Amino acid sequence: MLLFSICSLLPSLFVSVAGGKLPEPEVKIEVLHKPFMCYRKSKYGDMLLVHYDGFLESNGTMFHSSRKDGDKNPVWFTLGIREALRGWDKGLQDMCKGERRKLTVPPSLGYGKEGKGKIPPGSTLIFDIELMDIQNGPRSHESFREMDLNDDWKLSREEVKEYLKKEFQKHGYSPNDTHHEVMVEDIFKNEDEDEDGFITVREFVYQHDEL
Ligand SMILES: [Ca+2]
Ligand SMILES: [Ca+2]
Repeated sequence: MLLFSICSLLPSLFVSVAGGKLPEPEVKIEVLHKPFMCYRKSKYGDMLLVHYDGFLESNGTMFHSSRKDGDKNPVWFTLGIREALRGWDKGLQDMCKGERRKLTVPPSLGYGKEGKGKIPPGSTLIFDIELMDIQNGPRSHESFREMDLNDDWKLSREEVKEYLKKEFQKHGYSPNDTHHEVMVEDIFKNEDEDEDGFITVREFVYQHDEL
């Protein structure tokens, strides 16, 4: 448990100490367009709406374009929780609405040694990504601050229970104490990684995936 909490505090250090000599691969970020006005920048836990074109670096083949393929709609994903590729989680931070970036994603932050579908094993990927919108994610710092009634930057069982009560009422359900307590226990079992009886902002926002 101690080892585990150290490793979650210092993921990159831990990897370099335990995993070998290679430095953590990075995403190359080029800004193609930056809007004149920037009211808000993307951060972990935000939901991002993006349009993107994906290419293989090796031969320039486009393997996917949200503008041309499927329903041609931009896609929503939550930044920083590995809902998308790790390369996106790393490469789409601090981005303005309306900004366009070119990301060069090494295989280890993309589809790895295995590849996937049209993407051959060990491919470096190039993405041209336009950020269309940013919304607070369910796991945003804002949601956390709202739940943290006494502002001590951690969530107690009581605070989580209060929040559940409010959410249930908001959606027209009558509060049910027993039910809420069961849910709270369930939430703590999943979220309170170091089992200290509180959910910290890190445990809340980053869930169980390390970048
Ligand atoms: Ca608190
Ligand atoms: Ca905890």
